[in-house]
Amino acid sequence: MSLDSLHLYLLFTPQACPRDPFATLAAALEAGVDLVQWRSKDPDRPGFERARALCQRASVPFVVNDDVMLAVRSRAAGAHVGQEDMPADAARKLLGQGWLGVSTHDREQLAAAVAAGADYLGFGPCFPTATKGYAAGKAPTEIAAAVAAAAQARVPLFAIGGITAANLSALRALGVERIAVSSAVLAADDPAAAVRELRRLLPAPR
Ligand code: 3NM
Repeated sequence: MSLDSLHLYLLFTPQACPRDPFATLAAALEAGVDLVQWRSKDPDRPGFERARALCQRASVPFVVNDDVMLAVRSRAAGAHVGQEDMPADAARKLLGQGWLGVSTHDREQLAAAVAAGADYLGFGPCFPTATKGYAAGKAPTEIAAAVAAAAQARVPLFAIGGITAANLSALRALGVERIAVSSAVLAADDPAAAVRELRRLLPAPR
């Protein structure tokens, strides 16, 4: 499976779900998220296995946040590292063919992630978000520049941070084609409807 064809990335934090997390994940998968990140706040091997099995059944790739060794041991599709986690070049070596995703917040971090061999990039926060305690989003010019830099490097970029169906059109106008979301789906009254609404505003699956 190519990352190029993936547009809607769900950051799955069980603790962020006001309702049953696994029913929420199952509904989101059924409605059409096409990449899932395991992002638990606590070590939770049974929860991890359950989420992984749901993704496997839906043929949706499953990526592990932060814990690169867990990604390798569990043969996940890949691992995602932030700027405070294992350095991207070290993660790259451990992952072999597995995907490496890197969170970036400015032009320098984006270039460094590309140089380290990232398979995809996160860039944000695009909008304020309580999920990570960001009070402000990036300027539209900065988001557009990141999108252009990633396109030039031919590395898929997922915009992240405070994205909802209400503000996604503004990002699409800046060239954004891929997004990563947590609360817009996990905390929605109807997670499946939230996924369908986001999907409608993104490029059609290929
Ligand atoms: N990383 P929500 S923003 C995990 O800017 C994360 O790198 C961010 O959750 C970054 O969709 C963010 O609920 C939170 O805002 C995403």
